[in-house]
Amino acid sequence: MTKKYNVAVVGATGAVGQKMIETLQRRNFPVNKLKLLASAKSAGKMLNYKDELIVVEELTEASFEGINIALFSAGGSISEKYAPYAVDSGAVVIDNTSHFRMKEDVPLVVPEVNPEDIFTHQGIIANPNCSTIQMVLSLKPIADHLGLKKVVVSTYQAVSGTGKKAIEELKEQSSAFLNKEKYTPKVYPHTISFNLIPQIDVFEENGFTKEEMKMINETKKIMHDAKIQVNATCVRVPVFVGHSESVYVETEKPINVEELRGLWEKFEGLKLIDDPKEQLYPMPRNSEGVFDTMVGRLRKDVNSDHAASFWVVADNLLKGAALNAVQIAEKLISN
Ligand code: 25A
Ligand code: L14
Repeated sequence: MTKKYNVAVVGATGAVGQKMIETLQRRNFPVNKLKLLASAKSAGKMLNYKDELIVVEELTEASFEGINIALFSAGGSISEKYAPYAVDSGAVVIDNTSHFRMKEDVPLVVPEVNPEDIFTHQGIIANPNCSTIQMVLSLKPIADHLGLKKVVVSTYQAVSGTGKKAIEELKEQSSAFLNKEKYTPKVYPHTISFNLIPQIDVFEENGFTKEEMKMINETKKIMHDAKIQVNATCVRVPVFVGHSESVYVETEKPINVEELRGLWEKFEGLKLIDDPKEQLYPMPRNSEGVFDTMVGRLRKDVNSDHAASFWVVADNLLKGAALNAVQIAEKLISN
């Protein structure tokens, strides 16, 4: 008999919350009772889990009685306020927001990269930023075998990362544009349809955006290497699902591309799609619903044996959020 757990999903009606429910089901997580929590606005709504319909309840301080594992994805301020109640009730919180990620006593985990950190938790485990997760998967074998000195990344991020409202905005704006109607942006500072916005999250003092600084700081924390030099440019693109990244790395040892392809092929959670002759490479349209992070377009720098460029794509709602959180829960209960 496998032990079963009472699981709560906070933000269950959101873009990520829905994927958390779906992922628990797809991976057959040993759920005893599933509690779905959201704002008062969504209370009473029915959501599907396996063959059941579950009523969404309003999130309150008392929501976590009897809960073993609480998956949070309702924004940083909700996590800040309610995660402590969940911990006090004896639950382990796996938090998808940026709120706790850089706190020293909170492990920040990608299970294929730093699973051991899970077991140092004090009640809260943080799920990294979506763009960081897929990038560190591709970087881990490089760091282990070639020594990773420097990373320069540009992202092409889907609107679903911002949630349901942004998915609606891209749909409505696209049809408004084609119908020559006026549409005032509500979610993003500028029009996203048929456009690119080189800003994700707010700007910081140093000219980088908060999203870019998350990639820089979280990468160092997850990989336990404060010396890796990371530089990021994060761009929003008119894609619904799937973040893409152009990554340039500098290594200690010379790079052999065939050897690196082999390392990626063996690495859990990565799928190599790299066949220029057949015009095969990862694309966001092929990432939706897929658990693996896809890598391709690997080529050595024309100027250096110690540098290479490549391309990484993943479903931002799955490996970038819901799947990674459920995988953390799986590791947690395996012990
Ligand atoms: O602080 P951060 O870390 O920067 O995170 C900010 C936001 O980013 C998303 C997530 O949005 C989060 O709110 N997010 C965070 N991490 C992410 C990651 N790694 C990430 N996205 C991708 N990758 P979200 O849309 O996915 O989820 C929002 C959920 O939060 C619930 N919520 C909000 N306030 C709450 C709360 N829950 C409890 N208490 C509160 N006070 C929110 O639930 C949602 O589940 P809701 O009930 O308030 O609203 C969802 C309802 O609204 C409907 N709806 C939304 N948009 C539309 C709509 N209906 C029609 N048209 C629309 N355009 C939904 O159907 C639902 O009923
Ligand atoms: O820090 O708008 O987890 O795409 C994830 C997605 C913040 C914003 C996070 C987006 C975020 C974000």
